[in-house]
Amino acid sequence: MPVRKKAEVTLRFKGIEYEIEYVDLAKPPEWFLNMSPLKKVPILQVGKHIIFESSVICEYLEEAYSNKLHPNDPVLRAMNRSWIEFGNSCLWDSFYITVKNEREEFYQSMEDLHIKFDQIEKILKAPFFNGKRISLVDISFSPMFQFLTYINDLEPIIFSEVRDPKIIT
Ligand SMILES: N[C@@H](CCC(=O)N[C@@H](CS)C(=O)NCC(=O)O)C(=O)O
Repeated sequence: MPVRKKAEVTLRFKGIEYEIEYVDLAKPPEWFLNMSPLKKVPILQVGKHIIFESSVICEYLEEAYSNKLHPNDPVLRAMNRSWIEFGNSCLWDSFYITVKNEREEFYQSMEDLHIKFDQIEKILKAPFFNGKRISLVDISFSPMFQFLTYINDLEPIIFSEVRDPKIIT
């Protein structure tokens, strides 16, 4: 099962029609290199405009389309955006644990990530970040949790019902 990127999850949630073109990043085609300023995926083409950086793409989709995913309250909305940034840093941490050569390093990195999970656990209202309704912050975390679920199947130390009861739900 592929890990769905947050921009794609947002497109699907909002019921927006889209076409997706996958790029081999080991051998990126010329058209992609010309379109993507940072030479990274994802990018979103809207008419003749290119939007890049997945968080920015999601914010654009949120502003331009219905099925709102951010809370109405400006303070809550800003706080959600802060946690989206936090989620981005967790995503990188979760990637780095998979490239550790030594078992000890893997466990240490996992513990560092768990300390961040403890912070999420404290703020999370469950079942979703803001309570009953799914929001953009949940979608932002989804690629990381999809990815970590695969790792947890190999090494079941990532999710703990005792330590992270709300995250588990
Ligand atoms: N902050 C960027 C990160 C995007 C990113 O790192 N994409 C990776 C794939 S997951 C990539 O395109 N890497 C190609 C490269 O760095 O050359 C975003 O969220 O859009």
